[in-house]
Amino acid sequence: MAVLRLFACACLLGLLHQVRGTPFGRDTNKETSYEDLTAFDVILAENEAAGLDLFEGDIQDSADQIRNAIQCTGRMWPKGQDGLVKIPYNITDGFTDEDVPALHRAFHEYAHKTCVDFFPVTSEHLDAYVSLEKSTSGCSSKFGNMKDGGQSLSLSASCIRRYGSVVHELMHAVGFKHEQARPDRDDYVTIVWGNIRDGKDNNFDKESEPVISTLDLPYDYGSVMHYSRTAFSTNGQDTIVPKVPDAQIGQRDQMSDLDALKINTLYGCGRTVTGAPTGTGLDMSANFVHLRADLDTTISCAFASGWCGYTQDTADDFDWSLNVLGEATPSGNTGPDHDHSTGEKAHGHFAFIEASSPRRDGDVAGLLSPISTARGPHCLKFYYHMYGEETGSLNLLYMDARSGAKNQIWSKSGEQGDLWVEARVDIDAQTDFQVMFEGVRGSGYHGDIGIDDVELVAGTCGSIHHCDFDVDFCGFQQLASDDLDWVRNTGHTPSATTGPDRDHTTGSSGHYIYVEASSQDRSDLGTLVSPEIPASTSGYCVTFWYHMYGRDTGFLRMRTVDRTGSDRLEFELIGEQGDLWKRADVFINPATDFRLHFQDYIGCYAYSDIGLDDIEWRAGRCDIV
Ligand SMILES: *[C@@H]1O[C@H](CO)[C@@H](O)[C@H](O)[C@H]1NC(C)=O
Ligand SMILES: [Ca+2]
Ligand SMILES: [Ca+2]
Ligand SMILES: [Zn+2]
Repeated sequence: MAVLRLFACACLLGLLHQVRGTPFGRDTNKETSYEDLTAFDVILAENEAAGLDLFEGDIQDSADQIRNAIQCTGRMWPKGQDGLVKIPYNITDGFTDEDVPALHRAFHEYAHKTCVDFFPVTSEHLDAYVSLEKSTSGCSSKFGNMKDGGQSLSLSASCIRRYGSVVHELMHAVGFKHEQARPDRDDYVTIVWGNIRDGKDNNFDKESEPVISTLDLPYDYGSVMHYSRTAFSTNGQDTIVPKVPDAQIGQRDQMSDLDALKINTLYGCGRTVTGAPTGTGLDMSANFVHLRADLDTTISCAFASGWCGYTQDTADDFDWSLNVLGEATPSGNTGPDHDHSTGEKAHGHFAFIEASSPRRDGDVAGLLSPISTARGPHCLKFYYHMYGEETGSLNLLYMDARSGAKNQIWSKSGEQGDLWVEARVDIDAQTDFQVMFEGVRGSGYHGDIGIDDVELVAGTCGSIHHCDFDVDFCGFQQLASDDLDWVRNTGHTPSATTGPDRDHTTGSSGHYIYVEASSQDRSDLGTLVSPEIPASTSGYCVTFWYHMYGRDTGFLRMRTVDRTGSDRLEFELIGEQGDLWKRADVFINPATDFRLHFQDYIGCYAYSDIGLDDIEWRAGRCDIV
């Protein structure tokens, strides 16, 4: 913290140096002319004249909708291929020929100083854009990306004339609140509560989360986002007094250098995240994200985009099929109705045998894997789905690739319920081999059998630690020092537009875990701690499935905390990832015995349920074969 303060002071001196001799700031006498007003002065005067009662004067959300500024990561704008943050805008009718150049000047300022790229909305971006509207009185903006079509940003003539006000409102839309709401502001300014008008105290609330809302950057008196000294004053006296004597607060001309740095830091451009325990970790550049789109390599196959080199046996009676994307198997009351990998019909495929006519009792379909050159102990895992009262059998055969000799190493017969079930089979190959899935049709058409997520990994099946959360927490515990808990849930979360529909393991009646975000608890972080895991010289591969759906989705982090207290951020993912389950594989290598910490940081709103399921760890790298 001392280091941070020093940095703050150094920066501040630089800033004051810059400021001296420029016209912004406040006169020593209280006679303020329009020319002296800061961006926020003009905005507030406008909004009060218009009788608008907005959150902190000019934000179009109610206080209970906004919990914190920058950390509402679900409200960030997406980055394009070019690494720029893309914010589409529309300049609606009503702006004059003088107004429009001021708007363009502001867009240029953002383009020049930051990685934010404001560009005219096209038909592809109608789901989220800023609708600039000319108002007769009043200036305000939504906070961050509402993902709600054209979100209004309203500007009056006075605000446009005070150019800094345009920059200010745009910065709300980018994702920032006011500078003096920072959690550390009491170190830099004194709020004079007695001078604040009745009922306006809550405009001086500060934020609670220490790390993210400051982005570890110095306090900025010169921010275009700072309130002016007399904001919401009842008597013309100061409501905010800087602790640095004579510091100018508020701004009217442009975004400050620190404003630009804040934007670039929030969006992870121009500053890299270190992964230090305090991680300001809002870098979107995926430093910590190790995602595997699918398992498609040799024997491992999620059937994400086809057969992964699997072929139909030619000596059998019929063929395996892939489901049509977006559809279940053709017959009712039998077979899987969704992909196991993603939990959704609309994403990914599974393989199945169709038991309907012309199939007859005992017909066999063989599905042959590519040839594997893996040697020694391996675990072959897969999920099968055997639902229907006339279900036959599923057999797994091991085949020596050279001699063609086959032997059955696993088998299941009869109905197992309308759910996906995991199977694990040890394989200890000394020669090249293939495996064959053999589906045997039962006594009638209610006998479709599905398979999905075939995976071959090094080591015996017994060396894989897996928690599916279907029965309990498998020894995972809540971290006592935070306030939110992970809970086990089956089916949908209570909020309809966020969270998973069902668990990942079974796709049915099993359980997954999530942090309930709709509670009144204002604490933001829920941490789940694994049992202690012994250090391994070969490190560990940790695999888990996450579901991050909901417009305000916050972040999911995985850290390792070892015996020495060393705390390392190993994985981080921010914001909505789609309404499906996705897989992460993360290689970790702590020096001493350690625990995994899974953290859900809730976004700003209720719509941010993050689901987690099928956490697995095994010694070795994350290779699949
Ligand atoms: C953009 O603004 C124009 C002018 O007001 C309006 O006609 C048009 O419908 C707007 N486009 C969108 C996508 O909002
Ligand atoms: Ca699949
Ligand atoms: Ca589960
Ligand atoms: Zn504002």
